[in-house]
Amino acid sequence: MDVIKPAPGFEDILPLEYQELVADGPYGRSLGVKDLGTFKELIEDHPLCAGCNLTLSFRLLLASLPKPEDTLIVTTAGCFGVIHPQIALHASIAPFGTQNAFASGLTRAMRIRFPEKQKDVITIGGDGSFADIGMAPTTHSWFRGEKFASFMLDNECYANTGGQASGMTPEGVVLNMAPKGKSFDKIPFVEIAKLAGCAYVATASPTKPRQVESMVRRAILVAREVGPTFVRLACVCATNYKLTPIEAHRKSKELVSQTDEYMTEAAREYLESLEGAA
Ligand SMILES: Cc1ncc(C[n+]2csc(CCOP(=O)(O)OP(=O)(O)O)c2C)c(N)n1
Ligand code: SF4
Repeated sequence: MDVIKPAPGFEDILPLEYQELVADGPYGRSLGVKDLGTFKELIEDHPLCAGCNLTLSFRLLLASLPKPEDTLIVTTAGCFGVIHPQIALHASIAPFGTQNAFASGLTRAMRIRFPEKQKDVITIGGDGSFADIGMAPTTHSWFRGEKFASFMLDNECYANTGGQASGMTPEGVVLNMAPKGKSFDKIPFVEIAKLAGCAYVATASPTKPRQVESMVRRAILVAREVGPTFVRLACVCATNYKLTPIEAHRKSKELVSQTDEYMTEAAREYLESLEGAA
């Protein structure tokens, strides 16, 4: 596949990472979560906390993309925003909370520029960027029926700025900058996504990698044809909740005790037509 093709004579002076991506990256190959460890991943090194569940969720998300070579990521400020320059994909950073407004324009532009080719625009951000400051741009993209998938890395706080309570922090949780405990319950954002018109809505935990893969793929496939989609990845922040990585991992598992997946009738029919044909 001709996705990355260095100019003749320049192959050996490219950075080693780049050479490895050309030779062994996931572009144009049907790889998935079960293949992790056997190919050059789209991100390998990162500066985030050791044992971070958000980073694990993101690694699984990248390994689950149905067509990485035609995927464009729009992200925003937050822990995830720190690693976006290290992803071997097109990745743009929008002002905090505006990722879904940015992606609305980008999706339309891609359809005009590449009418014959499916380009998968996806948004990735923290819970604050979707459910607090970004709630209006996010829900309005869904009201308008913009066809792209949104992925919330729900670490249940504002982690990147030192531990403020977010709308998605559960009631009573004490954080560095919420010393008296969060005063109201977690916003029912998954329910809001359904009411706002998402054709597919799911919650997954990085402790169940194959479930993450299935939900990420379904969200992207449904967004191509049916309508907007939303996946919440439950990945509690070890550092701000003052948990060891193992405790944080366990907590993320408890948060998603059973599969939580909703789809409209049109989305179900579409997925059955694809998955039945596979
Ligand atoms: C308009 C605007 N307001 C505030 C900020 C400061 N800011 C940067 S990251 C962040 C919190 C991010 O929280 P969340 O979206 O939950 O992501 P996390 O860091 O937890 O992954 C804030 C408030 C900003 N960059 N821009
Ligand atoms: S602060 Fe929390 S969410 Fe952010 S990188 Fe560290 S463990 Fe991960």
